[in-house]
Amino acid sequence: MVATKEMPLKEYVLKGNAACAGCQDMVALRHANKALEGDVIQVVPACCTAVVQSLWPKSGLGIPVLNTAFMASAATASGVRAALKAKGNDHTTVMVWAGDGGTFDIGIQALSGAFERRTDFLYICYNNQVYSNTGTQSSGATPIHAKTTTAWFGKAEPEKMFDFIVAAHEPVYQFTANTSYPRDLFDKVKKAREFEGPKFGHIFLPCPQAWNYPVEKGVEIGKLAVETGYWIQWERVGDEFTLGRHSKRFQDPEKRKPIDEFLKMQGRFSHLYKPKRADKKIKEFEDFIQHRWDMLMRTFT
Ligand SMILES: Cc1ncc(C[n+]2csc(CCOP(=O)(O)OP(=O)(O)O)c2C)c(N)n1
Repeated sequence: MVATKEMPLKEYVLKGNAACAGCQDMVALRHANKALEGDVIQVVPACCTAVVQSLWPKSGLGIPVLNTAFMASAATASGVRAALKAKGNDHTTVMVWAGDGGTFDIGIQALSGAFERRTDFLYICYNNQVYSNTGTQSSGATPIHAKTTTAWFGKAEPEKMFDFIVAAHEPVYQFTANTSYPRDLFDKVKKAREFEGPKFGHIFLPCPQAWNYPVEKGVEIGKLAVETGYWIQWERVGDEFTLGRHSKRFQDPEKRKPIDEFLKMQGRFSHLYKPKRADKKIKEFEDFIQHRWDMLMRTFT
């Protein structure tokens, strides 16, 4: 893993941008762009990142960015790659940077098409588990029982297991990451540059606005997601699956921290504890965690 002192010093996420305090998307963007060393064209659909990057008359990112319609990011990336090819440029990374709403729900058909065309690009879905930019409505990535502005009493359905949908498109490289482990995220984006073809990175990141926790607790919550087994760190090169070093020990349910530690820190789950602990709903959440582990191991190993 990259040592902190080896991390490039140059910043591509600029100071004074419009991100909220404690925004973990900035951590992800910062490290991903350091890994690509500025040799990137970033495609951004409607999402929080678009606001950060595009508030006129300034820009919050020091790299070329193409804003695109919500549903079109992967199709746009195919176009950018074709244009680069026409110019004889085979080194610049084309990177989509889209939210979970723009990936799990609205951008899924364009993503599917670009993967079928085997476009040489990196699709990053940064997953804050809601449509954050427009007021934290539920998305296909919102977990079961989380409150959102469209699920006042908690979402009734579990989140989509989107990684399996992507895996069915046979990416050349696929990974999950988490902003609480930024060096691991850096390494994976850097590694993605080595492969030609469609690549997918799924980055988990807490959102203080939507999840309702004190802004300084983002890193702690991201780590608890891993330590409770809820978020699983892994990567796949072709068919070769590797469980991430941060997740390895939590494959054993006995080693996981109690899920209460993760849920209790977030206002979006407060109804599961007040007035009393909602045992049945918390058990459903835990069952989903085990189900995801079982699916992952059964499918990839
Ligand atoms: C076709 C279309 N529908 C709706 C919107 C409004 N809109 C802009 S950003 C956004 C939320 C995006 O959510 P997500 O993709 O999860 O990214 P996040 O805001 O969480 O960063 C919505 C609904 C839009 N710009 N275009």
